[in-house]
Amino acid sequence: MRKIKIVTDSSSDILTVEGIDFESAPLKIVTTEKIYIDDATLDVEEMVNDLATYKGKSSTSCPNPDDYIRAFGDADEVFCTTITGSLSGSYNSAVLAKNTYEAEHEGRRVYVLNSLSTGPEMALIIERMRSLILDGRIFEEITADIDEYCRHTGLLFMLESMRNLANNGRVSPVVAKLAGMLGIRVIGRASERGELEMLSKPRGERNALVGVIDQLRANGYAGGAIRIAHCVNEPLAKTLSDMVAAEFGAKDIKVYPLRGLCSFYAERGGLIIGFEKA
Ligand code: X90
Repeated sequence: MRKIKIVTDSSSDILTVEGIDFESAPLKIVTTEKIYIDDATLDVEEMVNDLATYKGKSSTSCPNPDDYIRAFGDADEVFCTTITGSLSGSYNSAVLAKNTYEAEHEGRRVYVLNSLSTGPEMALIIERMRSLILDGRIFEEITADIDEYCRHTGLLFMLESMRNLANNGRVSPVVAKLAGMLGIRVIGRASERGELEMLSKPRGERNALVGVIDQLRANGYAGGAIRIAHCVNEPLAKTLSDMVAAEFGAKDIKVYPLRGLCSFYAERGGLIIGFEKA
């Protein structure tokens, strides 16, 4: 029997994959006081609370190639997806790890997908990998399917602050300036190049939720699978979930908390939404 494994980084917010050997390489959130390792033991709410009152510098760091090699373990076939390579070195690390792993173990194969996205869009990709593996599909079928599938998924976000994104140079200077304004809410998406793209600045929570529904439609959502992840704001995520069900007749909706890396950048109250396009 060939040993198969799904590997990702912790920006996917996924801790386990039912029925599949799975590993998530943690990113780290670093302040002058503490290093938060984004693994299953991290208390995300505590971290978000700490950060809300923390005034100093903070940053993040991605897994290195050795972390990925450890995560690959002794699998014959690895299906791996990472956070967008345009904003993080995680994809690069995974590719370097793949090259070493394949060179050192003849016959073993690693597929690495740059998700050009994060969180809930990666979650959909991982769910798809899982079902293809459980269907008994061969390596080439799975990679071809995933290459195609990820062209028909998207990511939207609704944030109440972009302070950490701006402070860490993850948004353009123009956007960072906008983020400097207090109390601004933004709706945006993962662009085709895997960067943050601003779409609107709604006023008030209700307008923001309606804005997300409008953007889902404008970005090709028509009632398929959708994943809504929140940073310590389950009520808001559930309200959006109800609106998506009513508006699109969606049946396959999941609501869950973001883990550490996405929580650091999305900040309290932020929502990130991964969806299938029609
Ligand atoms: O390598 C590292 O240190 C990680 C850097 C990650 C930077 C961006 C994370 C964004 C997370 C914000 C909303 C969704 C944006 C999607 C853009 C493709 C969450």
